[in-house]
Amino acid sequence: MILNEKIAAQLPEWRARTKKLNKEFAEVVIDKVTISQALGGMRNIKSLVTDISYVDPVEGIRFRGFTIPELIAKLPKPRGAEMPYVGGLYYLLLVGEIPTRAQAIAVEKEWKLRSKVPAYVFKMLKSMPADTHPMTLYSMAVLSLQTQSDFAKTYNKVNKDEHWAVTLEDSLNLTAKLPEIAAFIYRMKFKGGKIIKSKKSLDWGANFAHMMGIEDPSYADLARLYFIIHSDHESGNVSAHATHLVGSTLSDIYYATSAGLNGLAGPLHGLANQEALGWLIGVYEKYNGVPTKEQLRQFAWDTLNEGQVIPGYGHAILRKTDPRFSAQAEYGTKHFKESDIFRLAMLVYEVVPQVLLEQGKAKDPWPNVDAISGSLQYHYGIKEFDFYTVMFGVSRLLGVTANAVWARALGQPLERPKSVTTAMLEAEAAKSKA
Ligand code: AMX
Repeated sequence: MILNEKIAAQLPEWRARTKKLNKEFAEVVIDKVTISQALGGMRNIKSLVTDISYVDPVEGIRFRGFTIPELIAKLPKPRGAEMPYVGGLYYLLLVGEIPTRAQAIAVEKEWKLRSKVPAYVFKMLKSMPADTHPMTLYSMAVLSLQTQSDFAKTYNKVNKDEHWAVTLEDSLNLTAKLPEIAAFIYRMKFKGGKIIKSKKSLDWGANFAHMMGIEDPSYADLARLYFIIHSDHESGNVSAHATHLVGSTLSDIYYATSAGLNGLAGPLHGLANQEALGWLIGVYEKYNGVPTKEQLRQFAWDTLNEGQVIPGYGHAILRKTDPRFSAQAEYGTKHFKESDIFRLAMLVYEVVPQVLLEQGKAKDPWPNVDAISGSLQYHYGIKEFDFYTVMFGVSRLLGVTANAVWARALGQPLERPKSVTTAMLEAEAAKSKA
């Protein structure tokens, strides 16, 4: 398989670089840890290594060195499509090079070969209570596939140096099935159980759009864009880090990604896109349509004065408008700038950063990816915003599985940071005063 060959060819050099750093420069200091970081969620402590993506606080995300506009321009696209093959993005994340058209299609073909979801997964999903959150269903579906893990069956039989190749197998087997699982959850929960069968002739992104049952053919392009831009955001975000942490115990990709998805389900992480659309709809309903700027300003202040956050705004690392917000804003402006909810999301962008600046608490008053993604889905008729985090989770598993393959390839060890007691912090504080 092309991915194996490409990764295997690079391994000696990557392993040598890592070994050299570990051996010759082990004691070089790259960061210090302050009391506020220890108490404050380990924010920004440099203690993870990944080459798959990097988030610059000002510039935003680069995937393997490429910005989002560069990716859209350079990755191969299906004929007649505006957005690239998601398989091409997966190739880039795994291999580190922009694929040719044939290479992107090769990944899409691998996915097609591995896409059959075992019937028991659907049976299990159907047996769950009707009010189960789609993210719970999605994470359970991923975990239920664990019985298929090649890694779990072979990790103690194959050489440790080969663990990455089995993890790649598992990753391809898992990611191949995600569009069908997600669309099944959507149709089961929100469309009376009328399931639309997968169409093998379609690429991964377009097949998802088809199985969702969205009439407008241009939705396939938005699906591809969505899956590309949400895929990775370096290693420290909760879904990526939870996946990595669990995987570091030599848990297989199913256990590890299910853990990551459970983290993504939190309101301060992936669930924010559902919350952000809920907030927009709240504004829309209160003012019976798109409000004036002054009304919007008041609504934003009311939210803050109630002690709530404005969902979709702020970021732990970024300090400017998230380029994933900009890519979606550009898509919406090009295709449906008159759509009410989209217009409202853009108006919020004009008003809310100023409000947050005036309040003076948020370190980043600018929109993150979640401030807009729901409004685009809403435009296409996906109005069940409980489902949005599942789509985020489909995409995110591309990034975290690519990271898992490389973590195994470079022998990244069990994670085990050290904790201290409050008394120890107080002792350090007293020492610093003396
Ligand atoms: N609205 C109101 N207050 C906000 C805010 C927002 N959008 N963003 C940050 N603040 C507040 C924080 O709650 C915190 O208040 P506190 O001191 O009273 O606890 C203060 O500003 C400082 O926070 P920060 O250092 O700027 O942010 P953080 O790194 O702690 O948290 C984030 C980052 C994203 C959780 C936060 O900005 C937030 O809650 N935003 C809204 C939810 C959201 O959009 N989440 C999506 C994140 C992206 C993703 O994972 N999909």
